Amino acid sequence: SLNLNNIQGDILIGMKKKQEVFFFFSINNVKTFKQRMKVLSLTVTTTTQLLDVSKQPDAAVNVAFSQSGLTKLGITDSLNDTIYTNGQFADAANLGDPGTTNWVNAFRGTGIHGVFLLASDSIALINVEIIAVKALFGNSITEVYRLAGQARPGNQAGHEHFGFLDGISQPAINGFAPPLPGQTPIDPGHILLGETGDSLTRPAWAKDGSFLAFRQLKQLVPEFNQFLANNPINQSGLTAKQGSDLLGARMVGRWKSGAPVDLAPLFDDPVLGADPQRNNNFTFAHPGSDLTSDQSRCPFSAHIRKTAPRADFNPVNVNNHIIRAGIPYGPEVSPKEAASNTTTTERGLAFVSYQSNISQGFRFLQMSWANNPRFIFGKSDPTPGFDPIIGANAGQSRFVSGLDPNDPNHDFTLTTDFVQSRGGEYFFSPSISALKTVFSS
Ligand code: N7H
Repeated sequence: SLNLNNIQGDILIGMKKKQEVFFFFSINNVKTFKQRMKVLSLTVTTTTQLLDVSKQPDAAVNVAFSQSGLTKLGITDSLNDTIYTNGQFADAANLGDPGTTNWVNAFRGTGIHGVFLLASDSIALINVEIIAVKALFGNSITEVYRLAGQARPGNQAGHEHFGFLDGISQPAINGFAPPLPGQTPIDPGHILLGETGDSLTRPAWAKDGSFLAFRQLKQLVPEFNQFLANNPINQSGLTAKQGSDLLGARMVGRWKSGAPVDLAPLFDDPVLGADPQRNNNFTFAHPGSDLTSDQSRCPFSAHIRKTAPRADFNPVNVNNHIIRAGIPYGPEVSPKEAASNTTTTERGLAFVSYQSNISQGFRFLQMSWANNPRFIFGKSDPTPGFDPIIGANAGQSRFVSGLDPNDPNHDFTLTTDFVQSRGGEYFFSPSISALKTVFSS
């Protein structure tokens, strides 16, 4: 079984907090840094702690390092992941980003050595922790960039900025938690290095660590809403508003409540959406329906189908699984932005995914599935199109088919990317024991 005292808390279960700050830093003085990391490593929050409310600290702290951070620290062992080694800046074109001019300056290059992830139900408690971390590390680090994420207010808590409930479908880790109905069981080595299912050669100290793919993904919410309002699905029995809601649900593959369109094809079903025993219990296959041509329930291009094709893709390549641990950032849409259908203040998703292999995990889902109009392969329509949520075409327009249940071959042309990359970095989140040894002195 897994040593949950040795695995940083965010990896398997997420911070589960209303507030989370990503504090990106560079390292100036290696000797001092390692001395101070010895101290911090005693309080880095473990999985065991996050699982038990009575053991949770006021503010949880995790830490992860880029390749340039490892290099700076003199850690020369190869983690055996070329994509990590090269860093995300070098990967921008592969991810479909339209260049890097829209990237946050801090992410342009390899200047970020590491990130502290700080989470709490109160931003005040996070700020207290940041002051303590800054005092501990002193001049051995420089803050390069900070991004503050927060759950959305009221009944939107847990929903991302387009309004959809997030964090529903995650793989179930064998030996850690029994799968809920519809959850895919995977070996821990697909998330954690050195565990069963990780077949690559790794340094011994990398065991129980995980690669963290970070992306700052800006969302154009008023523009997304305007697109839905302008293109309602024309279906008898539905008002225009209901037709717009249906279009949005078919782009995602779920309704705003989380109810999957595969189980609730025409109307939202909030009771289904809120029921963990049912809201993930589907495969896209139905008796008497042809899996290669039937898009009446869920388009092949829907975001959750492109990124997790279930029965479409058998046997499922278990390597292509990630655990998602992101959080929304930025303010709510203002009345002025809503009225003008124009974003003026940045908001989006501070996307975090964990996997033991970046090229098979986050990067594969983005590059080979979401951005590939021919995926899902083997369908009657050989070009289902781009993922309408996250698919990227280097800034060019994107076509998407299957969205209209009555005319599935109709291609929609999306001239706006409703999700836009502001860049990011690839990190490695080491085990607690590695933090106490390799990263400390
Ligand atoms: Fe996605 N969204 O609001 O539309 N995502 N995602 N994602 N995503 C999911 O099942 C969203 C992004 C995956 O197992 C849901 O938890 C937005 C990236 C995967 O059925 C919703 C952004 C990547 C799943 C969203 C974004 C993925 C998933 C349904 C960016 C990988 C699970 C809730 C701003 C490259 C699929 C849920 C499954 C689910 C949204 C980003 C992947 C609502 C807005 C970059 C694997």
